[in-house]
Amino acid sequence: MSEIILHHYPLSPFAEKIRLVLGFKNLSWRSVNIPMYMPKPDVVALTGGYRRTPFLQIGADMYCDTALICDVLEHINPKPTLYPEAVKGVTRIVAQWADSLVFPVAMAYNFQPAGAAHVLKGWAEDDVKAFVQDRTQMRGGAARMPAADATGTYKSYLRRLSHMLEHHSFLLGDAPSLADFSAYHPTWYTLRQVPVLESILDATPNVRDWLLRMEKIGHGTAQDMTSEQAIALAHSSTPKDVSGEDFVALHGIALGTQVVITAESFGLEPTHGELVAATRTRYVLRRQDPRAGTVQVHFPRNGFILKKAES
Ligand SMILES: N[C@@H](CCC(=O)N[C@@H](CS)C(=O)NCC(=O)O)C(=O)O
Repeated sequence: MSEIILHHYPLSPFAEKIRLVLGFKNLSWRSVNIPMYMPKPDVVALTGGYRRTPFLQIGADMYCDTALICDVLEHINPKPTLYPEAVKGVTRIVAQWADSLVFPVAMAYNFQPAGAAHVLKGWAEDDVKAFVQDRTQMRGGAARMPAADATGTYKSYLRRLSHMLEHHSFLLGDAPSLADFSAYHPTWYTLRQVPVLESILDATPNVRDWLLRMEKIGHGTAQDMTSEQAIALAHSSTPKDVSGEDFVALHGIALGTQVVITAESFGLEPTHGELVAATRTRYVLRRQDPRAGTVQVHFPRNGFILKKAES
């Protein structure tokens, strides 16, 4: 199999979720550092439009969204599992809660003025402006939740995590599952990236202890790669054969049709391409790029909108 390449940046919480899963599964991987905000020409050469962080590359195949990336890594290395049989449903449900509800509240808390000042210390004024504008545009112009409201909600979410940790070392048992990785990344940000605000963890010491246990999992073995090398590798690779995948048609769109896929929220940059697979859980688009050649971009169904491209 071709190498596992993670396109990410150190400060990205969702990337930290995947870095830790790579460590959990004891994998070796290549690390491509990408910009924190647009423009991201080398990202878009590979994904065709999708700009969120992280995405995973294997040869000429790009995998978007951490829920899908976790499934791909589980397939590559099934043990230890992210989805223990007895809690298979609940681990995905808790993970979705953490990714979609704990994450924005934690980031609203983390980016209150004292946290933002800590994270952005040393940045040039223009970079701060560009970053803030980029994230405001990604939220569709909506303001972040006010700090006081975020603090109250975050505390209540931390209490829920704490209750889950009263009887075992990880959220759903004696070993980590997907739920732990999804709850880890926003709380890791508080502990490690905005230590000036980490006292919010004082009321739930077992959450702090769990964070330290999770952190010990580490990131596996990573070796740097440049984005130019990643693009060249895509160009010289053949995309995975997905012609045998079960076709689940829910949109009345045939395989071979030119389509566009957009995230439901937060970062609506569209990806255009030919629909070459639509399984129960994911879509695959094939597209041509002047620099990356023929590539396939994989998306989960959950959280994404599929439409026929307008001709
Ligand atoms: N549902 C997505 C969320 C990813 C996400 O929101 N990532 C943040 C960074 S942690 C992002 O894309 N920020 C904008 C950027 O990096 O350009 C996933 O699970 O991958």
